[in-house]
Amino acid sequence: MEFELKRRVITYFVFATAAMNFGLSHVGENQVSAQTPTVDAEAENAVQKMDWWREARFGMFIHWGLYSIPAGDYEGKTIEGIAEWIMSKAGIPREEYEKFAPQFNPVKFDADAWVKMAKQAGMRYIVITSKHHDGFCLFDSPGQYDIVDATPYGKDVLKPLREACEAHDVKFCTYYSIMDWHHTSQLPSKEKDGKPVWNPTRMIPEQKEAYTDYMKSHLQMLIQDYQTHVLWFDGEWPKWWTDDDGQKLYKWMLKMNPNLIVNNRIGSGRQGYAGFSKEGSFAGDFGTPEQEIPATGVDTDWESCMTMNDTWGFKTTDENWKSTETLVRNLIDVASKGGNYLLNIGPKADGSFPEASVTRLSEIGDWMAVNGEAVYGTKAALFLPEWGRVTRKNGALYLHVFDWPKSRQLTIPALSNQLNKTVLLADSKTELKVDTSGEQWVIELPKDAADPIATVIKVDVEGMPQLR
Ligand code: FHN
Repeated sequence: MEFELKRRVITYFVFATAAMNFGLSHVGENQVSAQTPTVDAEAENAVQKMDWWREARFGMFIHWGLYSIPAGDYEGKTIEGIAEWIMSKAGIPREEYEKFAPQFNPVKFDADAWVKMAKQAGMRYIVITSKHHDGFCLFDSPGQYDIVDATPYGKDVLKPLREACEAHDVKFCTYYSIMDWHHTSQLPSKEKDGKPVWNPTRMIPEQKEAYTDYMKSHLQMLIQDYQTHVLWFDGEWPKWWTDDDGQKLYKWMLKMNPNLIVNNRIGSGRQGYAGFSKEGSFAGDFGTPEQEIPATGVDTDWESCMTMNDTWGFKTTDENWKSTETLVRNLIDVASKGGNYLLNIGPKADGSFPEASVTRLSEIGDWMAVNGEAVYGTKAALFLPEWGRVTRKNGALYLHVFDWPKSRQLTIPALSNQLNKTVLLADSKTELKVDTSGEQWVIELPKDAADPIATVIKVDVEGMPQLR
């Protein structure tokens, strides 16, 4: 997804007038709610539990499982699209797909190395596919269709990953698919050319309760034994799963851990890849745009998830890697609009990260090491400049300059705040001159940008930056 600059300097920020407009069930920070704010502890907690998540702004998504073995190829053919869908795209019957389990032996899996790569890249949390649509569990589930009982590897991978996350102060989080192509409660929606069509699955009505209990046995483990901080639901679109089911599941989980954060794919509020929920009160704590970034700022909680190439699960033939410049500018764009960026890694079947991913993580980390404060804990900006993006937090406005002006002058709307000093994050000792006498503030710049990806200027002010 190429970063696109829109040429206008206007106040583009769209304040959500109420959480309901985005279908989120709690009032987000700085939210102007149409409801009289309730003061009970539950509402208070619903806001506070998001604090670490809003501060984090940047996480790693990991799609890993049996689909990493075929890696997009089946019976000599490469499937179209995303590799973790191979069971569906190639119309593989259950008993055939199960044959991948005895081949899964990720001898190169190193939880500590994975977490260190995420941490070094500046990522503050990891969301891993505990169970994707294929139904295979990467944790020691009560059943047999999991990495411990069905593979030669024979060990849990989520436990060491959670321990490594704790050791490196990275939040451990889990993805979980409601749709399950392996569970006997669900059938292919139809047959096509003699092959099963797995999406969406067809629920055997009298088995829905049993499947819900099956899911709950997994979720209880993920919450109580693995202490996941976020449950990232997906696969909620089959019609047999209702928003009422999602609301009930949300309440059931929060009883176990009131600080658990849950995305808006637990119910049926989400509106496609745009990711925000329909009007009304739908379950979930944050919106989930997928492979896209909203055009404007959004003052409620949301997270854009994206791939580094075009697939979530590892695909041998997918070499369409986004540049590090694009990935960093996507992160900046998301933060400038008040969101989190969840960037995906698709490990190989042997447990190693693709080299192209490792390189990009390292390069993103180099940029974050200098400029991370301009992303972490920031809020949606107040204007959209033609030369880059803007983020803000109490005491600072951060100007992320992509196109360095030849005039060596940068113009921003005047702020109502008292100006303290203005520096480059890459050279905080050199103060930049700012002319604040007019309707706009004009910053005198050095001749060259400090970083071709984005040079960040910190405008240090008193209080939360506001336009005059
Ligand atoms: O079908 C899944 C897909 O495999 C992948 O997990 C993405 C990531 O958010 N979610 C669904 C597609 O919207």
